[in-house]
Amino acid sequence: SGPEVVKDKYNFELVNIPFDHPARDMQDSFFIDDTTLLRTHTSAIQAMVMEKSNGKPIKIICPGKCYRRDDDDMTHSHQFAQIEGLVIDKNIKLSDLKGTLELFAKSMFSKDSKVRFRSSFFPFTEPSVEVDISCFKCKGKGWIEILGAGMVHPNVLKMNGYDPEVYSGFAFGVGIERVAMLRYGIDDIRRFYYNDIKVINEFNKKVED
Ligand code: 2U9
Repeated sequence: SGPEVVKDKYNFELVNIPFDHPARDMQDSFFIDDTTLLRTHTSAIQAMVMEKSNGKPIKIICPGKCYRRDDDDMTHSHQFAQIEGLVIDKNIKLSDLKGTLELFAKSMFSKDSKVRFRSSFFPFTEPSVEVDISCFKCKGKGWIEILGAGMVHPNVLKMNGYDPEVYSGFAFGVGIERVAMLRYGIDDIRRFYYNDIKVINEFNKKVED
């Protein structure tokens, strides 16, 4: 756990988000003052944990609310929830990330779930991947994009006190509402925040099933 109001240093600088990145624009994030903002991802907390860990191995899961200055629609909300994971140690490989995410997909969706990596870009990871799971509704015929992940960028390791020649790590980030929408067939992200008692009761019923 950690603060929702954070310094620019943790939200951007220490996770290798460059000065000209659009997320740094006042129009895209909720700034409190020039250097303080509502965290746009839980990466800010992971950076705080890295900084405090004095170069020692880390394994954390970091869930929490995040804020972006988006217009709300069916798939976007100005406040949403993320879970990020971070592992740093000697000999951490892309295959460790894949095995971890395969276990997640099998536990969350179906024991037959498969995981597919597509190459992508995030400032904080290199290489970066977008992760699809095999479609659990259409018997393996399609793929659904579910999360982003990658190997922690050497700059991020270095800036937070880890020697990238000795340590490596993987990280992933997933939108909690997106997972819940897929798993429970919820059509609109805004339903999580309307507090409509009919929807809440319907959701309770599904959890009990
Ligand atoms: C540190 C180092 C690496 C976290 C990561 C993603 C990829 C990602 C999105 C998923 C859906 C955000 O909620 S979302 O829109 N996230 O794709 N996040 S790797 O990487 C980190 C974080 C912190 C110190």
